[in-house]
Amino acid sequence: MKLYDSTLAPNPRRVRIFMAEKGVDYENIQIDIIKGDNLNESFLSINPRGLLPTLVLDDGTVIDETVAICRYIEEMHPEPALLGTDAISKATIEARQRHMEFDGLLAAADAFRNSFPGFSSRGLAGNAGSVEAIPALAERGKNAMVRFYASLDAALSNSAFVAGEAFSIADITALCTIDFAAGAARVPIPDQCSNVKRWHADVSSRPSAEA
Ligand SMILES: N[C@@H](CCC(=O)N[C@@H](CS)C(=O)NCC(=O)O)C(=O)O
Repeated sequence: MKLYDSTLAPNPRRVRIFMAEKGVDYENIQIDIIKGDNLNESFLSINPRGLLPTLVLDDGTVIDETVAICRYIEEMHPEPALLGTDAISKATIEARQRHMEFDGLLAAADAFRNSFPGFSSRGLAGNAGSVEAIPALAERGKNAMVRFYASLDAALSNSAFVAGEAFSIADITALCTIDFAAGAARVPIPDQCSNVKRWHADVSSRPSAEA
């Protein structure tokens, strides 16, 4: 299978880490989002939404959306389980994963997209046409990230990982969110968030974090 990927972007990294945790091999095809190669005819013929990650199976099936790709991989390679093992852990991980996405990743994306000069007329990701960036959204995204860090810090004060005592997709989403926020969006982990720092050092030391 082929993964259409960009090492510059947080969502494709979520899939790379997920694959690395499972030890799954695939062909990696880099698409340069900054140059707009995701909007070229050749990529749009694979994914008309122009978004990464996109997985193409050997039989030609195209799967987009990070979590859909991860669900497919989990079905094909159940161990180690990253989406939960029973009704309660599956529900808890799903909820925490969505908290990381909606409260963190979307905030970091707003902060970056609406302040990066190269995206001044690419205010929305993918094949959305020309959409002006809104500087106020960058500010709102930064403030939301600060709230996100505080809430994650409180949650991590009594658990090893984002969704409890086992590493899961929720940790992958949080790690990719934070590394993207600290780098591209320039909103690093606040000094007082010692639980987030402890957790970040821990998950960053896993070999999969190199992916
Ligand atoms: N909900 C989608 C979001 C995908 C997405 O926004 N991907 C970004 C990279 S992180 C992208 O392809 N951006 C293309 C662009 O900025 O034009 C998913 O999780 O797969």
